Amino acid sequence: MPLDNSTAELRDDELLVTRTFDAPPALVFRLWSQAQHMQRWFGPQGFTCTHCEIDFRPGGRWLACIESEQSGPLWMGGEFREIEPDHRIAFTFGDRDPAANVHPSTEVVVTFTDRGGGTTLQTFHQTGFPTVAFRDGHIVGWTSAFEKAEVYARDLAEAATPVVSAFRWVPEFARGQVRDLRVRWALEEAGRPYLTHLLEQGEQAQPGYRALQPFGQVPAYREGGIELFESGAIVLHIGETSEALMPESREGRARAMVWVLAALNSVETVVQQLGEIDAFHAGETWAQARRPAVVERVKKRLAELAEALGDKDYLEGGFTVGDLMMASVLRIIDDTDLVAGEPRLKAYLARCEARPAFQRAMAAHLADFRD
Ligand SMILES: N[C@@H](CCC(=O)N[C@@H](CS)C(=O)NCC(=O)O)C(=O)O
Repeated sequence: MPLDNSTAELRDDELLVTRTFDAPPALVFRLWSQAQHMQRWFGPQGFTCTHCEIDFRPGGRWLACIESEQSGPLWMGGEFREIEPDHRIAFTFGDRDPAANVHPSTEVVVTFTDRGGGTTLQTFHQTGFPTVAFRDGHIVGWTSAFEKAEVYARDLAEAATPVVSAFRWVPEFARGQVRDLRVRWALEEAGRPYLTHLLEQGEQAQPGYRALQPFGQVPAYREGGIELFESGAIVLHIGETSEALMPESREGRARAMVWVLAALNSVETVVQQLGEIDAFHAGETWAQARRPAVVERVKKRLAELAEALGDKDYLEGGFTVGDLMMASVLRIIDDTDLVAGEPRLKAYLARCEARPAFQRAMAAHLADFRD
């Protein structure tokens, strides 16, 4: 790949590293804007990025830790100064602890230029180094990290990376509950990287988005030429390509689908009524009158579900996309004690939520909200 890290034309306190990526600018930009992607390449070869937090907005901060066997943890971070989506990011870069003196306080501008044919020229310009030695050390480090980024970006582009829609903002009480979480969870279980399309206020009503999601809701999903909506349809689609979500056997696949539909048709329809009463109508007279009957219906369904689960870890024994959807639905009423009222379901939900894929999906879901 073309690489220009010459310093001949530059001042002693600055560096410029350019690199061409076999991926479109929107994708390369996200390698910087989303922690789940940055974590995959940040740090030179031999280093692992063990922590990455990104509050991606002007004034927002980022924090990362890289580590190799020899180095121990190296923390660094800074603040985003300017952001032009898919084009340019300006931010500060330095040690988290300024006394560490590993990464002096510097200013970075990264630009992304569309070179056509799904390729991007990334220009990385960093200024403010106190010495040439520091500057030269960083050229080596960044060049090595960008080699990793390039391989990762190519893999993402080749896999027709799924794009999941999500809201950029929802009220605090809804965070952790929005239905893009189900899709992120399925993708994490399947081990598939993904991108997000974060909807700005009002974007859900625009014709472009309605063409993708007729009801203006999230999630919507694109993958190569496929466009989908409805969380159930999306997770079933993802499940088709992953044994982590659907067993190999025809019978096993059919049973997994049964539980997805049971979660959506037989449990969510009841649970959602209670969720809406509590979230949106709590003080209203009609809601107070209606709530006890709804609670009784929920209790009945939960008892039936607990009976079907029995002593198994998951509804069909091993985890499937059916459990993913059932747990997602049970979470709608996790602010009540109704699930806890069925000890087997309580343990089942905790088991599902403890899965590393769920934890990663939740972290990414929460990290994408902006106040
Ligand atoms: N049945 C749909 C429901 C989607 C849904 O209710 N999405 C909510 C967020 S969790 C939404 O977009 N609400 C905004 C709206 O309805 O305008 C699915 O499962 O995908």
